[in-house]
Amino acid sequence: MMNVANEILSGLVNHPKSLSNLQCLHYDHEGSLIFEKIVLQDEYYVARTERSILKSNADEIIVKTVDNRNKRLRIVELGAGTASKTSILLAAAVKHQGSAIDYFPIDISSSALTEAQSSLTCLVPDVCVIPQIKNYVTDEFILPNFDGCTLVIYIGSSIGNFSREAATRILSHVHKQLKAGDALLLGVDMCQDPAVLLPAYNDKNGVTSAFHLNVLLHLNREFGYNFDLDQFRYKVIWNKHHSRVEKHVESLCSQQVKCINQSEEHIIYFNQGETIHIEDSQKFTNEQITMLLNNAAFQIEHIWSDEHKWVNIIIARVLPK
Ligand code: AVI
Repeated sequence: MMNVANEILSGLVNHPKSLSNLQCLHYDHEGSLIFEKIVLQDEYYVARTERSILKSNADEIIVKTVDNRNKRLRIVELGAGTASKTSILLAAAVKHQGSAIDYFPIDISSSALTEAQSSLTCLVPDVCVIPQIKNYVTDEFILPNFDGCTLVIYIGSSIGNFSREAATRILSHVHKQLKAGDALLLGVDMCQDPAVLLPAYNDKNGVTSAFHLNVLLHLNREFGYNFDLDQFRYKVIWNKHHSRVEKHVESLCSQQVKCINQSEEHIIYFNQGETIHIEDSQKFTNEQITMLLNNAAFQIEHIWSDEHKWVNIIIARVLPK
């Protein structure tokens, strides 16, 4: 298996250049801080819409998850970040259960998990937070035995940042660690007008641009590259055929970028206008999302949406194995 440094190098020497399968490059400390600002931008409807669906339906989501099975509930969250939206569901779960609830947030960022833990202690004191610092894409999470219903939360449409194969792998991975009757709560951004989509990924304050250019800074800081940010710009494209927003950084001139990795030097050549494909945000149809979940052996039970049908929150159940 290639290590990350080699994957980066091979993504940059390939044509077309692409790092879009390396999501982890976005979420170093600086990237995580910038992302917290993205979700506050007026144009980024995804987080705002999802939060309002959760607020309006939290009680029903919890009731439907437990499904009158009269069972105790525990909650796991993939890519939990600071868990700001999840507190809504945790409060509903504590109320429904009438007692404390275990919450296992999983995230690659230890600082985000520390913040999640301290804010939840104030917001929902009856939650016992058991964090795991892990890359949920590559690592299995470990849960103690539990004679109740486990709900895995995967919201924010993060599934849209992965290729279909990687998304299926992530969901199958989750399925493997659950038992029949457990559930997945998936938040997905649906296919819609590019006039709404494109500004969401190109806000007027330049925060999304900074988020993607930070990937180059991350490569400079951690992987021995010498990208000059004045010579690159952020570019966003709606790829109708693949139903995804593509994020690129474009070279403003013909140039060379050096990488010194374990005392070996590599040169990356850029033509003027050449881009690095840096991230995808897949937008789904109902059929695509049904197929994705079915391929990972989940069955959709209920869907909540907003008035525009921009974002769907889905409960999918693990069928008897
Ligand atoms: C985390 N993920 C769902 C975000 C998205 O909408 O694709 C990441 C993001 N990239 C730029 N803006 C937001």
